[in-house]
Amino acid sequence: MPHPTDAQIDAAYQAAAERYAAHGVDAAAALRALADLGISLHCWQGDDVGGFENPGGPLGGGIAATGNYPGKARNAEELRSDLDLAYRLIPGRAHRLNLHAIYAETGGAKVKRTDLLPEHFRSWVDWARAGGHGLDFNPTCFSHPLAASGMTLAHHDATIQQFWIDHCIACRTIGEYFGRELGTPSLVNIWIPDGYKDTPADRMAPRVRLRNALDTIFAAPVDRNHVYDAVEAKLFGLGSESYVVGSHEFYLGYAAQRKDVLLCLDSGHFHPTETIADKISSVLLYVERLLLHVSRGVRWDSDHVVTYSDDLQAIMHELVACDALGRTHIGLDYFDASINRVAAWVIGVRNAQKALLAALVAPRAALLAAEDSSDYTARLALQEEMKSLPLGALWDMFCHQQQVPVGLGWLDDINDYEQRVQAGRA
Ligand code: RNT
Ligand code: ZN
Repeated sequence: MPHPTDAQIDAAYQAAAERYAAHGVDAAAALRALADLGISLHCWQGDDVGGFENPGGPLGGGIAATGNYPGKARNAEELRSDLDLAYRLIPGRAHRLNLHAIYAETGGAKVKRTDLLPEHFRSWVDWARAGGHGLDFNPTCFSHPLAASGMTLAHHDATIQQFWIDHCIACRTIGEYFGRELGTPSLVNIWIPDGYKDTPADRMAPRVRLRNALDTIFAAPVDRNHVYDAVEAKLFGLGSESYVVGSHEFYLGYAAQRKDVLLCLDSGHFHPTETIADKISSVLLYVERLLLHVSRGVRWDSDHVVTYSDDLQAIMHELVACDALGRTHIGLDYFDASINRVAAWVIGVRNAQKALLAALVAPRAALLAAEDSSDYTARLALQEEMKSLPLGALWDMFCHQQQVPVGLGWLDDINDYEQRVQAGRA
């Protein structure tokens, strides 16, 4: 790829910054703010949500990674190596890693999910500390024989339900360990697949069981200075088309009635024309913190690589407009097995950051002035004008400042890595 010279990057940036300044926007301040915003990369993009517990085993829980692009990570070393490359190609040094319980390293021993311990994640912590990454965490309530019926925390069999309760409690202890060791709270997010393919006879009883299970999980003692608990809703999954126990209303109500539980909004978990952007200002009136799973729904799939879409821009715009960045944790959640998996991370994170930058350089004062004087003509004109201001020049300068490839330069690194490293993985 031909690279722009430093002088070209600088000249384009100066001209762009002047255009933004004419709208009362300080571009340099926006770049500084962006540098502090960390995004949590989801480890599961690296191996199609496989994990190390049962290599090659089927993916359960009504989610699916399609595609068979070669070179997927087969073990923790390979996954960490792939992640290291992704972080090198993404601007900013505040980025985190989001782990799932099935990424435990047990040294070949079969460890029940209820028996997982901090020591099974020691290598991840050492790696995270060396790279300056915070760690987030998720119980894995799928891809397991006891989840095969499609029910976990809402199971009517008390023994099976207890298994998943104990797994979630074990995971909170691991999250506490992450938070304490790394000096940054670990977000422990509970998502369960529970639901029915067809019309239930009783929609209430599973929800009562889920509420009770969550109450038990969150009553287990952990130091909340190190752990933030979150719960994630979904609209439907493969095999749970007619009913999902943990719906949006269920978890919104659950999180709203207790101060210590965050709501996770996954942008792929709603009706196709519904956006989470409009939910942010409402939810933040009733819950203290928000977790976002930034994703992209396409027809039946809720997990396509994040692109620079209108929806993504609207979400980031709302976070800035609501002054919510300090109360919102941004994670990504998608899995694409049809393209280079490291590139999938890089593309998604860079898009999320670019959308954040666009939001940070929106002319807030002018937009609010137009709105407050009921001048909706000027508001719309300004919103449209912003779409063609030279954001790309600011973005290039950000990448340059953060010493990562400018433009498409990162793709050369991916191609090189693919040939040198990933091609050798059978
Ligand atoms: C599934 C949820 C959940 C998962 C991960 C792997 O629909 O979005 O967040 O994607 O836990
Ligand atoms: Zn999600």
